[in-house]
Order: sequence, then structure tokens, then C-alpha cells
Amino acid sequence: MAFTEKQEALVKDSWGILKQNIPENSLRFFTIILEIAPAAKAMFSFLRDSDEIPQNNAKLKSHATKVFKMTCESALQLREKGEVTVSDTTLKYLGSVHVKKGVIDLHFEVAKEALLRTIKEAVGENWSEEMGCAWGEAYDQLAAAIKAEMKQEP
Ligand code: HEM
Ligand code: ISQ
Repeated sequence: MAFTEKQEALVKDSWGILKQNIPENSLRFFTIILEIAPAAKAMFSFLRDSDEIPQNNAKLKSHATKVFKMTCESALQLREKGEVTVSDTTLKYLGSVHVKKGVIDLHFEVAKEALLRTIKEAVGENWSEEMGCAWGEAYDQLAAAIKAEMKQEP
């Protein structure tokens, strides 16, 4: 099904709310990933030197923000041209980072669930099923591009 202007607006508007509190929302996103998949902890360098999730870690914030932003960008592309394209260099880089860290397909489901829950909590009463579906679709297409690249890795 085509991605509509309405869906794009739902993603954009909720990102507008989400980005007003990057520290809290990125931490929440990461925390939910680890709640669902505690074993994923070992993959992240920010946790290397601590037992607890660092409350104010620049790398955690910037990486989480990139995931949000790239998903928004995907929504825009889906509406504009019906598909998600990521620049070759970015895709190659992200493919290799995730392969190296040991990320598998199942983890992408975990991150999706965490992303959707983070948005749901952040937007509160503005949440709708439709909003969740729009984010979910944009995320799925982005994840598919990264997963495909990961399978190309030698
Ligand atoms: C690193 C994006 C899915 C685990 C990163 C980075 C970005 C990113 C931008 C930072 C790369 C850098 O600058 O060094 C994404 C996007 C995803 C995705 C857009 C899905 C659409 C996942 C999943 C997992 C995961 C599903 C596993 C649960 C990691 C790990 C790192 C990383 C372990 C390295 C962090 C570190 O220690 O520096 N990801 N990611 N990612 N990602 Fe993802
Ligand atoms: C990297 N990749 C996917 C999700 C993330 C969430 C928080 C911090 C880093 C991440």
C-alpha cells in the first residue's frame, strides 16, 4: 500500500514532539531494547564499563537520534517515491557495524517494538494505531535495507 501524506505527517509531527526531549527519549528507547533483550547489552560499547545504563551518554544519544531521524527520512521517501533508499556509503557502513556487533534479524524486531513504545509514551494522548503503523512501516523498510546489506558482508 502506498504511503500517504497523512502517514508522513503522523511521523513528522510525532518526531517534532519526540525531539523536544532527546536525552529522555533516547534513553527510554535504549532501555526498552534491553528490557526485551537483556543479552543485547553485551553488544553496546556504552555499557562496557558500567553495569547500569549511562544516564547521559553522548554516543547513546546520537545513535538513538540517528535511528529516529533515519526512520523519519524513510517515511518521507516512502511518500515521495514509494521506496526507501539509503546512500551506498551509509548503508555499507551501517551494514558492517551491525554485522561486527553481532546483530541478527530478530534484534530488528526488538528495536522496532522499542521504537514504537518510545514514541507511544512520548506523544501520550496524541498516539494512534495509525501513527504506530506509519512508523512501523517506515522502520521496516529501513531495516530491510540494512539487513540486505548485512547479508552482503563477506
Ligand atoms: C550502531 C542505526 C538497528 C545495535 C548504530 C549506529 C547507527 C545505528 C546510526 C551508529 C554507528 C556509528 O556511528 O558508529 C541503526 C538503525 C537500525 C539499527 C537505523 C534499524 C533500522 C539495530 C539493532 C541492533 C543494533 C536491531 C541490535 C539490537 C547496534 C550496536 C551498535 C549500533 C550494538 C554499536 C554501538 C556502539 O557500541 O558504538 N546503529 N541501528 N542496531 N547499533 Fe544500530
Ligand atoms: C543503535 N542501533 C540501534 C538502536 C540504538 C538505540 C540506542 C543507541 C544505539 C542504537
